[in-house]
Amino acid sequence: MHAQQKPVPVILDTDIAGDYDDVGAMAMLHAFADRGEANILAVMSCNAFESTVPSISVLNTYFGRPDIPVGVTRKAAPNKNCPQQWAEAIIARYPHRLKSNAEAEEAVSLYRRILSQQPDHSVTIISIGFFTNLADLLASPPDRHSTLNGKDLVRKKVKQLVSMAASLPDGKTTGREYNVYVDAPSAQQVFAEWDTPFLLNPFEVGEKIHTGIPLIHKTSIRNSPVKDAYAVALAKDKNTTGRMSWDQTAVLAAIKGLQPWFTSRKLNMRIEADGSNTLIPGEKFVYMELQQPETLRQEIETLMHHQPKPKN
Ligand SMILES: [Ca+2]
Repeated sequence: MHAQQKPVPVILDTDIAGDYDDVGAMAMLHAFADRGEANILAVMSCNAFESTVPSISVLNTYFGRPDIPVGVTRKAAPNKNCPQQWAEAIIARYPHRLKSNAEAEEAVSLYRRILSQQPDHSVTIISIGFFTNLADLLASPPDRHSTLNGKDLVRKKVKQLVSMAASLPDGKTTGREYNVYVDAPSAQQVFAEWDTPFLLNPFEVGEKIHTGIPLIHKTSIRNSPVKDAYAVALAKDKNTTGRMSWDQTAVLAAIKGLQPWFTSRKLNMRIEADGSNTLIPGEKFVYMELQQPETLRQEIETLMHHQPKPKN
């Protein structure tokens, strides 16, 4: 494989175990890391389900990176269990270094440590969950890792935030999307105060890209927690067409850029108290739009089939 670019230094912020497109997104990120196109600095969970950190650890271990730092919010989970129980299935079957959320670091402290050690304006943050950790990071005071407050640390170290969030269905000027409304106060703060380039991958992009069916029928892939998670969850959902790919489209855009799969436009948004998003004047955000759904679906499916590099 020939890397055509320097690896993108990435922190992934996920609500994994709530849904399973996050599993596909993590598989893609490890595929990019194996191709020399991404450097995974840390994985954060904005979700406090007891299965989140062990699930992250299963995937990092499977892909040969068991020691990637993992952070988790210490706030209470909105509910407790993985709806399709794929997380419990892969935790029971596959090795993982972190056995519980308590064994992971507190997310904001880990963000501050990692960011403070990186070159200025270098880190891409990919947010594929809600904004709990990122709002807490913005609000954080100076600490032993950095003399900067959270806002200044983000402004200094982050190159771009790529976020699966928001929705403007059918050309409307308002929408309401899960990653925003689950923790609306945090989303309000991040949309208003985040001060780096900010790419929004909205609901209506990933909604149209269905993946996972070819993966679960690929007989040459065995003993894969990615395949198992999709097999368990798609069966539980009685889904025969594939899961929507909200989180994978964010990872692809963050590492490879928008072309040829997406177009974009600039816009500005306010988050309301109920978690809905409203267009307002301005050009703060780059808002992704779908350009080539079929080539995009194939690209994501191929990356989700990626298996760990053989050990030397
Ligand atoms: Ca997610």
